Amino acid sequence: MTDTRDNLQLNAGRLWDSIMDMAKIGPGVAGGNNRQTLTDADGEGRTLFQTWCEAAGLTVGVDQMGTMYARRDGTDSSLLPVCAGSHLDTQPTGGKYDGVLGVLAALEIVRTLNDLGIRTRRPIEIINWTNEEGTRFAPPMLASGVYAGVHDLEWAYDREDGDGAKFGDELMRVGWKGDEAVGARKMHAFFELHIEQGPILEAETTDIGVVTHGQGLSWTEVTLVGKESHTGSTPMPMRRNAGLGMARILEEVDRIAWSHAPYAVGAAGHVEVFPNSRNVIPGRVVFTVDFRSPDRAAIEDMESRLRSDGEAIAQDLGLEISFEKVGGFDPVTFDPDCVAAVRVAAERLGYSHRDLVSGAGHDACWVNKVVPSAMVMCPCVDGLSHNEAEEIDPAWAEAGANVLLHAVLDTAGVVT
Ligand code: HGY
Ligand code: MN
Ligand code: MN
Repeated sequence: MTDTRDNLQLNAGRLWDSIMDMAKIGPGVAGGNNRQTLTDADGEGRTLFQTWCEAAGLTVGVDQMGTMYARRDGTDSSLLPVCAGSHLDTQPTGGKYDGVLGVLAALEIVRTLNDLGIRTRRPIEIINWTNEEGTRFAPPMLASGVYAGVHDLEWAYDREDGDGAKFGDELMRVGWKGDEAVGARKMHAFFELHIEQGPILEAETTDIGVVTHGQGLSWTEVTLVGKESHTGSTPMPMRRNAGLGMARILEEVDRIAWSHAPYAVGAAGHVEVFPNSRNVIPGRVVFTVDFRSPDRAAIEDMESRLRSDGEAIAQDLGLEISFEKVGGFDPVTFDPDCVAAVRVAAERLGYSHRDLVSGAGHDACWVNKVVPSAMVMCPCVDGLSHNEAEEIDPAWAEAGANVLLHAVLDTAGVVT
């Protein structure tokens, strides 16, 4: 950690240690994490984060979606805060850095300012957004979506997980339902540091991604209904095989995404087969098609072709089909001034950098609707994420966190 303003750097070793300590909570089975939102493990991770924040002299508030706001006062508390953060919840086969890096790098900023006795004009707030992943309760970025006014609070509370548990009930059960109204905390700007979750920065040996845009996302849940019957004794012409319908539709999803190459992507990560018995032809399948593209027209075309091709396949196989849009947001253009703050920080610190479109969705994508926002990205090994083998070089975390530090300080104003 050095302190010659232009080359101010944070304590990267302490940041790395905190990431490793957080990774001990909700361990996966292969070295990563399974700390899904509103599970006991998530609750444990939140408590550890709150302990660290309070030890750093921050006051922690929680809103009605469970989002945590840890505040460091500025010299002028009449000014809106500069905020930085991300999420602590993970995928079932999550890595140690997705979301966590952004939250704990923001905490390291505060720890470093405390060490150096640096005051800022604006307050600084660190944010842990609830349910960024959307894996247990769809859609993703749920709490930041309520904050941005995209989702209604009661609608969010009614989201159900695969076992029928409701988001609002789980939030109460795990003890993290706060009393602050969602959206009551106004912000001057929001910055999010995140691993790229893609291959570009590592392949180009570039330290920093200056995220100018985020691609749009569309989640459509498809339900196909056929007829359970014996896999052995049911003649082929008599079958109404919902599993076959899903297979043909997923082939189409791949073809549709490729037809919008090179930027569009498409797949299904969530699949439920009923009754999922080895000798029963599936009578019902439910699966979620995830389409993404930086181009809104491409997303709309992919959604429309999913429906028309799906209808034709269902008819051909004697199946019923229904579609439900369960998540989505338009492509995002981040705030130019916040993006410039990130770029200036990278240049000041001498890090290589390039503009980047985020392939994954992030809380900043929703927050940007109501607060000027931008993102900083660092490479990850093989671009791999949502896999327990997710890995980054500590030097990448350090560079990303230092850029976040300078972007936040330039925006908050350093007083001493
Ligand atoms: O789905 C996403 O892009 C994010 O990782 N939740
Ligand atoms: Mn994430
Ligand atoms: Mn993720």
